[in-house]
Amino acid sequence: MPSSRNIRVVTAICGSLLVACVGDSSDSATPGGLEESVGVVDVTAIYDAAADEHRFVTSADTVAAGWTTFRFTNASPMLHFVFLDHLPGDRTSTDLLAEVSPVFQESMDLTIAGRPDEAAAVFAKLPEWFGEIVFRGGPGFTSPGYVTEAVLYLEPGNYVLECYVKTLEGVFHWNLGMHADLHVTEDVAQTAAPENPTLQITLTDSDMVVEGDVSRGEHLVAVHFQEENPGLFGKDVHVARLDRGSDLEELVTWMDANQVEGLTSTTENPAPATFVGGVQDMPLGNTAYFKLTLEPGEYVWISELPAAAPSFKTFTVPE
Ligand SMILES: [Cu+2]
Repeated sequence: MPSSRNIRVVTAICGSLLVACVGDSSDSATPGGLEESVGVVDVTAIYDAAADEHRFVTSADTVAAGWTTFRFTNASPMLHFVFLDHLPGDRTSTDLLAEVSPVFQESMDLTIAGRPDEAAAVFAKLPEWFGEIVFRGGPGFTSPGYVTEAVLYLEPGNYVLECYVKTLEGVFHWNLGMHADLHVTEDVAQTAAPENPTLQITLTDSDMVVEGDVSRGEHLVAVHFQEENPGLFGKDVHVARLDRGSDLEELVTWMDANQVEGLTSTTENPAPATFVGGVQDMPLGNTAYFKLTLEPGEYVWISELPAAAPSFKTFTVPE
């Protein structure tokens, strides 16, 4: 639950590392109970080392439909993201964790055990309603100490916020507590779509097209989801710095969630690069936005995809 201790942790991380802390961290994890929100949901990632538990602390468990800003503070020493599952009917995280999540964990356990055929076969255990889950975006990969923001249009319904980064042992973070329910009401918030994006990214079956000037400073990035034939997970966009000893080839392999080493994170090595913003995949025809602060240096726009078919574009931010 939110506490003043969490706020101090966030403030300490933002202050000590001089990272791109968006907004006022002191109000990003308001103490008190959950409440209904319009337009903004704060999510804070925390790690309870004593219990070895990862958690999302959210400012609201109910929000009006419409354009919603997810402000994600990573106050944990490991990398995280927020992935939104729109569940069919009145299902909640209880159903997801009982019927869907264990199948993915069993498959990963078999992959790690070197039994790929069995790993693939266990997906037959998924309930029929798994196919009705709609992936609805969310803040992208966020390195420790960073605050990222994604703006999404939410339809009414029940959502689960989850993180499927893994431990070195292959345990998904949702299996260690990192999930939260969000109910989106029929009331439509009178919040407008973000205006005047400085960068536009269009994701298609064959390409990732980036338009605009990657100048230093603050940007609003519009991401247009135009893949006609996405895989299980469609293309998304994450922004990583490459000029801090990162190796692009290693990063591409790490972005493959199906690999044993894929999306693993530890305190000593949170990720092969510093992730500063992005947005998770959404269905064809959607547009999402994310805020991004660019400093002079080397970066990459990169999707979370199988390493055999990666999608990325490197770029340089000039002085
Ligand atoms: Cu996580």
